[in-house]
Amino acid sequence: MLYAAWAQAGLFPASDLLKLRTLTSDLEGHPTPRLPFVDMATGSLGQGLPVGVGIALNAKFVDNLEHRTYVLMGDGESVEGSVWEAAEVSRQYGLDNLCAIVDVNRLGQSDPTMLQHDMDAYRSRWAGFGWHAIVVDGHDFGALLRAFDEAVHTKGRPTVLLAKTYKGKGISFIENKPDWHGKPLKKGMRPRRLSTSSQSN
Ligand SMILES: Cc1ncc(C[n+]2csc(CCOP(=O)(O)OP(=O)(O)O)c2C)c(N)n1
Repeated sequence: MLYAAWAQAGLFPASDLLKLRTLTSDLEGHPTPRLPFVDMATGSLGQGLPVGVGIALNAKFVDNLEHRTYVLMGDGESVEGSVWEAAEVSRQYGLDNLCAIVDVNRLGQSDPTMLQHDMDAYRSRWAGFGWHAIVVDGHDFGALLRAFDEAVHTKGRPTVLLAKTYKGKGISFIENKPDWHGKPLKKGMRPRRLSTSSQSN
């Protein structure tokens, strides 16, 4: 999805997308600074939030920049200890210019996550670390936009959007199923689209 968005933004030809994860392609499974528009490699889970904290600290206390920093994480990823060290530092420095999003899709690489869709547990953990925690339906764009707006207006502490989602949403034989992590569809597979409201709450 990220590579497709970059292609759409004109950073490389869309035809390169078909070479994803092949030996001679720069489009590796995890984006790296081998691509000139990628500053940090965050494919090792748990690196994104610490990097985002550095960017937000610099903006707030060093270079006095107005921009906001957004960090998208997986729910499996959010188990990494580095995430919680970064969460604690964010609270300590009142990083209200930092907004994290956790894609709580219940599944990791090959197994369900420990908390699965226990959104109350996610909320209390992040709130316990001093963050403004908002639980939101991650498939509802209107709700997401309202939550991002709430984050902008939350002062003195960072905000996290805990987005409840279904992995592979909308594709009949993939939605909410393990075993599809990072796997391409085989030629000739014809996914049937599920109705959009099938599992969205
Ligand atoms: C430190 C580290 N350990 C293991 C992996 C291998 N790995 C890649 S993705 C993944 C599961 C990630 O699950 P989640 O964060 O929930 O992401 P999503 O379900 O959205 O793919 C794992 C274990 C990794 N990239 N980095």
